[in-house]
Amino acid sequence: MTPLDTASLAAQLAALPAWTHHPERRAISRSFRFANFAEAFGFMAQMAAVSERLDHHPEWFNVYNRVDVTLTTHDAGGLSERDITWAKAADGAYAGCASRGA
Ligand code: H2B
Repeated sequence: MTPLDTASLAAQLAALPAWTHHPERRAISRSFRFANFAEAFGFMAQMAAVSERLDHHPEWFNVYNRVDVTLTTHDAGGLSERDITWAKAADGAYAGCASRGA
């Protein structure tokens, strides 16, 4: 597992405007808000299945209708293609949520 080089990472992050890059942590993060806990947990269930399929797992934190996600690739010691794939899948799942919160 190899981390993305600076140029590829910049190009990939341009397609993920809702995510924040934390260079010092070699990670990206995004906070998702939903209408309620059921919607938030539905998103988590969906992304849990994606995580198993990709063999790539998030660091995440949930309180009621909020899910804070941090992605990094421990095996690569930085951000890899898998983080980008996961982030895009999460953006897609979130866009498909019936009732997103404010
Ligand atoms: N998820 C994340 N986010 N980073 C990893 O380095 C990682 C993972 N490694 N999921 C995988 C599982 C590894 O532990 C297994 C053995 O493939």
